[in-house]
Amino acid sequence: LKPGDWLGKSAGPRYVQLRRRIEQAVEQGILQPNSSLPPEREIAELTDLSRVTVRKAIHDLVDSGILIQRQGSGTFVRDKVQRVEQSLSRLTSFSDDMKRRGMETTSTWLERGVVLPSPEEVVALGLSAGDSVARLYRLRQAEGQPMALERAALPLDILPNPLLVTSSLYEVLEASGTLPVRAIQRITAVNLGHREAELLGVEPGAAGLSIRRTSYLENDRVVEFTQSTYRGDAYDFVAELRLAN
Ligand code: 16G
Repeated sequence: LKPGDWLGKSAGPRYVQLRRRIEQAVEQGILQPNSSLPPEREIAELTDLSRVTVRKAIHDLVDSGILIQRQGSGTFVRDKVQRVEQSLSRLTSFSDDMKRRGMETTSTWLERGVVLPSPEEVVALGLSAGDSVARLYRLRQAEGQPMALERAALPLDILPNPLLVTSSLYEVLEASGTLPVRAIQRITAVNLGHREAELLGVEPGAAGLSIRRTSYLENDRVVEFTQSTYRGDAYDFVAELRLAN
C-alpha cells in the first residue's frame, strides 16, 4: 500500500480513482447488476472530473467486463454469469442439464415451423432434394440468463409437428419413442457476431462455442442436427479421459 492509499487520498491518475469508486459501488451492491450508470456528463458534473476522464474510467470497466455498453441505451452493470460444467460423456438435453443443477429453464422462440433445410442440414440428415425439416430455433436461458442459441433441424417423420415442442424437445422425442441413444458432437471456437451477441447478452466479438450435434437412434437413423452457440463465459466442457493402451 502506498501512503496515498491508506491516507485516503488514493494515489494514481484520477480516472483510476473514479474506476475504483465505481468498482466498489458494484462490489458493495450499491450499483446492482443490470442497473444503468448515470450519463457521462452527469458523472463528470457530480465528480468535478472532465468528461475525458470519466470516459476513460468507464472504458476500462467495460474492458474488464464490469460494465457493458449497449448502443443507444447507455452503460449498465454487467450481470455476473453463473458458469456451468457440462459433461461431454453423457447424452443429455439442455432441460435435463439445468434441472439437475436446480436451475429453471426458459426458452425464447426465434423460429418454429416446417422449413427448407440449409445445405449443411441436408447432408447431415441425409435428406433428398426438396425435403422439408422441422425447425426449432431458440434462445435458451437458465434462471433467466441467456446461455445458448440452438437451431435444430429434424426430419419430418421424426417430428411431424414442431409446434408440439413447447419446452423440451427430448421430452417430446421420448414420448414418441425416438429419443436418440448416441450423438456426435463437434465443438468449434467462434467470436460472436452482433445479432448473436445481442441475443446472448454479451459484447459483439465475445468468445463463443459453436457446437454441432448429430443424434442417432439405435438403428443409426439421424434424429436431429442441431447447431448451437454457447456463451464462452458460461460453460466449461468436461470429459473424463483414460490412458490409451
Ligand atoms: C442440448 C443439445 C441439443 C438438443 C437439446 C434438447 C447440446 C450442444 N445440444 O442442448 O442438440 O436439441 O439439448 O434440449 O448439448 P431440450 O430437450 O431441453 O429441448
